[in-house]
Amino acid sequence: MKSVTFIHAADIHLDSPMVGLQGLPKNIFQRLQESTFKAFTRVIDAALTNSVDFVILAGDLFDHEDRSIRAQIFLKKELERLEKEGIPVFLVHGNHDHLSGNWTDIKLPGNTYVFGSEVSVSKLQTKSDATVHLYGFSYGKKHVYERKIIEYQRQSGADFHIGILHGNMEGSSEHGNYAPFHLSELLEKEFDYWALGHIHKKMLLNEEPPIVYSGNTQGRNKKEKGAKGCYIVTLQEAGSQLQFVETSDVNWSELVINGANVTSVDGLYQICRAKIEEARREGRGTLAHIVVQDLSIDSYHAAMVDELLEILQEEEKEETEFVWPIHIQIDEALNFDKEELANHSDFYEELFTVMDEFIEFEETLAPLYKHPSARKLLSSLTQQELTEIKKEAEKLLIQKLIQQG
Ligand SMILES: [Mn+2]
Repeated sequence: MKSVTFIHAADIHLDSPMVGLQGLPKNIFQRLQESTFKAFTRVIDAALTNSVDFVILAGDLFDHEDRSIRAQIFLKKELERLEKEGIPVFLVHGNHDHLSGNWTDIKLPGNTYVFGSEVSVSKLQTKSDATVHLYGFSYGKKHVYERKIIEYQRQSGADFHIGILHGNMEGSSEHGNYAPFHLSELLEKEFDYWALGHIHKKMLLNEEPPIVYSGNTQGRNKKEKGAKGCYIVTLQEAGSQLQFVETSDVNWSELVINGANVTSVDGLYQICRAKIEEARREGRGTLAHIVVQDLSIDSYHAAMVDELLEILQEEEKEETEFVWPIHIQIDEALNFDKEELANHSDFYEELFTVMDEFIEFEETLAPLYKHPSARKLLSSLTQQELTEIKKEAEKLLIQKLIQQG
């Protein structure tokens, strides 16, 4: 049976300047500045260890259209490691590293195929004698609003067809609506895999054939939370297999602490420390936003929290596997009287009525329960669970409303 194995990575953003984070201690900031490079080295390591047939880079290799010389030379050297092992690379440039940028051109090695600004096909015969057609295009300019998907045409004569597309699934994100497409348009092409780039959060849009945003390889701000990486993909006539490889060197995370039983400052310190230890990861750094919910200390003031933050930071300064708390957010326990709120405001009265009458759980949760994998694992919710969800939702809503004033 014919089979191919390859790496799908995207949005590497080499030499990302990590704006707004200069306030971090020098060693941590430097680690962050190096992280996009380190992450890419891990992508190449994964390609070599797994002896993949080829590597796909789905756009935004460079963070900036001037493509820093350092980033270019680095890329070239890393791709040469693949060249030595006879592993070809197929890459497209995205909106960040479009072809009209003004950069000093540094030639990439001979194993690397760069798609031009029109959709074209590149043909490959692997060592195990499978034939692959790869389709893609690079951004000729920064803003590509055309529906480039229309230009992808399957050309027969290959065992596997793979689309490479740096673009936005319409309605899926706040990112620029570049080279937009609908999922149905990708499915219509009858390809075996879609290697997508542009959205930095990893997403499996379709299982078979796999249509995948691999996400970026290293987070660059607090919005890009969690482990970042690439996929090792195996396609066989019988189906596909995807394995996520974490490449990020520093991860953003949110550490949520239940403060309901915390009655002293010392208690708050202890619970933060414990959470930090829990978050520590071998060989990685972490930048953490700590959120303390329902804190029950009667009187605390902001200065105290600032001081606590400083102490926790001090303890992480020299760690290589640091968990650096950036911020501590305190969500106080909220005591509200439903009846009183409803009596004083028509809005709240209406809101509580709507909530009490809400029973459309099944409809709301349908996408989850119809999901092929989730459905196997989820049992249906009990009446008690439904009541608890409703109570939680109500609390959350009122909390937000009161905070907004
Ligand atoms: Mn990007």
